[in-house]
Amino acid sequence: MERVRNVRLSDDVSRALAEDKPVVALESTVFSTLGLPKPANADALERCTSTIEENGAVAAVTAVIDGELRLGITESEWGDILNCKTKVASRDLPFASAEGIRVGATTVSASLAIAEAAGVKVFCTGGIGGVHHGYQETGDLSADLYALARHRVVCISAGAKVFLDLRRTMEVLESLGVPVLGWKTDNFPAFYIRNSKLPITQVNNAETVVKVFRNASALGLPQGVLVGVPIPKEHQLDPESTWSLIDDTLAEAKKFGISGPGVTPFILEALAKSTKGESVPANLALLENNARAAVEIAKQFQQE
Ligand code: PSU
Ligand code: MN
Repeated sequence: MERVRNVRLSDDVSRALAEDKPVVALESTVFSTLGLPKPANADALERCTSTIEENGAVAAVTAVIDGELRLGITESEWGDILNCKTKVASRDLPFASAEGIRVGATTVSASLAIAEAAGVKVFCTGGIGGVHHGYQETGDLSADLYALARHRVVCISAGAKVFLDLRRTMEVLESLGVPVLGWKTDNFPAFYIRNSKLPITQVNNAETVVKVFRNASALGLPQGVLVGVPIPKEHQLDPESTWSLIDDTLAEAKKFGISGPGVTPFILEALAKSTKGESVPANLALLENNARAAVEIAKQFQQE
């Protein structure tokens, strides 16, 4: 068993890195019940890992298990992730291992830290965290944004969580100096919706993504690159009714005094209910689609 900077690598991941084969890191919060309801969460984990593997890369799920920071888990550990109720962001990693917590589901920020520590350059998720509505009062801004600014990893996502303040999220990424690229699109994708109308720089192939990443590193810039991949057309939710549903649910969350980490599960559940479950297959489809783009980018790193 190999360990790099306190991260335990699975045999698969360790071998792939030694042989310079493509590896795609995945977070685990999205596969826990904090991210998706059962049994869709198991489906999502299965579809993401098999898409990555069928396309010729190694899938490396990040997690904390028995107090160890992990990159790559075995199928026998899937249940731990699927049932996990403990969300671990980057700041929680040192405590999670100091305390030896049984299982922690890692967020984007924790996963970027783990991936970079092990030398994995490509990470894939559904949606990143960002600036919440009402930030002025709550100060709720995801650690994911700072992590993108601190870790040299390409992060592939379908945008940010759709109920965030996407305009402010884009502003913060700009302030932090994180390049945001659109995968065959010129605007930031909005998770269930393809078009947020917020302009970003379009790229049409993996080669450009890798060039941008390498150019930033060559300058000594410390950040990663965020790539936004729109949900496939046939899985997109109706934009108009989804936006208005989000407005209503946000108002409800406020009324119930739900804030902080409780907001995501509350809204995802409300969305699943109001779309009669339609949001869940859409979520799975975008995850799989992101995984496909991530493999292309991971393979491109091997080309040069
Ligand atoms: N987007 C989703 N579902 C999720 C998340 C994002 O559609 O479960 C998770 C990711 O793990 C992300 C985290 O890193 O939420 C951000 O949480 P917060 O807003 O508390 O920083
Ligand atoms: Mn938060």
